[in-house]
Amino acid sequence: MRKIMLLNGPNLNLLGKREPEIYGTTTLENIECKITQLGITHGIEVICRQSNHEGELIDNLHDAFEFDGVIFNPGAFTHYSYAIRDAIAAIQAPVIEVHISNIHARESFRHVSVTAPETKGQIVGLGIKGYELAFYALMD
Ligand code: CA2
Repeated sequence: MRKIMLLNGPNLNLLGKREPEIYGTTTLENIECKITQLGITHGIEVICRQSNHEGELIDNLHDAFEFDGVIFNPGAFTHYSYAIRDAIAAIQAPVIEVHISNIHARESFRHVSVTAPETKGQIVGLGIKGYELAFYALMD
């Protein structure tokens, strides 16, 4: 069976609980459930992880050698973590970067992703639908 990792970074555990005007009302648990269900439908095992810590996210990316792909929202680390960028570059599994909000329509510090150049692709601003689209992209 194929296996993918759904990995979420800092503060995404607060989804649906704070700032609904930016991030909506869906919780991280809802997203994890949705992608796990898609996995069941399509015969793909989905392992869900979230961390607020840079090093833990890097450890999770290192585990990705066991996976066929990673759906990754690095949160604010997107904009400045060269360590996470290097971890993405070091693994074989394709990584799809997802952002719920349109980072290009927000503060200027969010316009840059230092991680995206090492990913297979990036989905931005489509809300939580972005996670589903990333799933289908990896499936293909
Ligand atoms: O749009 C995205 O998915 C982001 O990765 C979300 C990050 C942000 O730093 C990036 O620039 C864009 C922040 C996630 C914070 O999530 C919260 C959810 C609810 C309440 C507070 C924060």
